[in-house]
Amino acid sequence: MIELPRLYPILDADALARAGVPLSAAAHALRDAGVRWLQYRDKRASDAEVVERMRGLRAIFPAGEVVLLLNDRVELCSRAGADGVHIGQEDMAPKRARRILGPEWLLGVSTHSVGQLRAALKTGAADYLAIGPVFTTGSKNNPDPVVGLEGVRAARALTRLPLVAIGGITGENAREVIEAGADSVAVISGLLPEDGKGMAQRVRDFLAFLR
Ligand code: TZP
Ligand code: MG
Repeated sequence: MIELPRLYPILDADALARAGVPLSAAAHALRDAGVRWLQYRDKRASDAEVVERMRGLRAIFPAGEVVLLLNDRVELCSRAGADGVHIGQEDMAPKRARRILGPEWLLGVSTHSVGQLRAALKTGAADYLAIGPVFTTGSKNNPDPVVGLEGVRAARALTRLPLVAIGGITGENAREVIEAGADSVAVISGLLPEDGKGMAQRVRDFLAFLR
């Protein structure tokens, strides 16, 4: 079984663009803060652009040292140099993704309710599962209803697979999310620059809260 780090940063192309942070600057900040596991999420770029950006990220986060996952684009996994992919409920079915990826690549699956979590577990295809949104989020179009800390507890009770919580998680609430049973917290906006603090500092603050 894989081991997820407590903090799972997601570099989201749209969120970064809104914040005015270039992808490479964000990546260097995460690297400087010691991040060893992250995901690249880009809902709009072409496949060729995604591959190019992933290769840029791979140069900053070397294979074998840092786990770099790609959101959604299962077919691009190998070409993009990813260690695996993270898929959602509207993406490819987990079993099909696993067939395409083979056993070596990592597969994460997002769920938004206990029912979805059960269904994802049943496929046996995922290396880890995500549950959320735990809290209100502005980083997702048409987000599902929040599952709250209760949802995290219910998810934890259903599986021993690594569980990552997502949605509206900040330095201030991350601790209680972990205490509710999540192995890790996935964060988009909570790591963007704020109050004059850059991303590396925001990551360090987060890690301090999670200790
Ligand atoms: N899935 C559920 S909530 C979410 C995704 C991709 C977005 C999380 O972003 P943030 O900014 O950390 O709330
Ligand atoms: Mg998706």
